[in-house]
Amino acid sequence: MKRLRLIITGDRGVGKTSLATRFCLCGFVPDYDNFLDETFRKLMIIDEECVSVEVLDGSDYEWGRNGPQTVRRLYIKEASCFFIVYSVACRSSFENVTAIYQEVFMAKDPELCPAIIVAAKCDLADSDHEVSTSEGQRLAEVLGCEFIETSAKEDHNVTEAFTSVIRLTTSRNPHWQVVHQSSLPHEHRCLGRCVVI
Ligand SMILES: Nc1nc2c(ncn2[C@@H]2O[C@H](COP(=O)(O)OP(=O)(O)O)[C@@H](O)[C@H]2O)c(=O)[nH]1
Ligand SMILES: [Mg+2]
Repeated sequence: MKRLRLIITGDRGVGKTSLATRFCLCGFVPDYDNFLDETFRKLMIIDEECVSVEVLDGSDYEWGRNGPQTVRRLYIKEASCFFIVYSVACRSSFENVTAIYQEVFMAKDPELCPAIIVAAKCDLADSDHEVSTSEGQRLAEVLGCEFIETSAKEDHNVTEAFTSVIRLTTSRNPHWQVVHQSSLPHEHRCLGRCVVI
């Protein structure tokens, strides 16, 4: 079985946890208490193959920004693929996408470990949008990533986003045998407790 680990990055409040819970738990929890890191697992059948996906939803790592980077680096090292999420209703989260991309791909080869740009909360009224679809598409083109607009609330394009990044990952690693055994401490991976590194 193919196993891979997807890390969901993006600013706080953009909808990372909601994407993970929509995909892995098949629901939308408007006020999910995501103070801690969560790791979700889901088995999928993609192109007649069984894939085990570990979805890591880091609580509040200030991706792409200054601040303690030790845990972020560890997560990046362990990842098979990434979502870089921004909210269509939050310009600053869009403006941080490039910095997140640079942080991630300082340590990773995008050919082997792809990222896709995920525009979240596209159900919101046009009057709430601070980022247009074409701006998202253009940025994704510049970064050489795929782009998808989603709504975890309305279950729009969520499975498609996950399926897409998983397909990209497995297709770029044709001899996939990974069992990326995590070097993250068990407590950290599963329970989100503090870890002294
Ligand atoms: N309208 C709308 N709100 C959303 C959507 N996804 C998340 N939210 C809301 O945005 C807020 C932050 O979501 P959350 O998933 O916790 O963001 P995170 O901090 O990136 O994990 C919460 O109040 C969610 O209910 C969405 O697709 N549409
Ligand atoms: Mg969260």
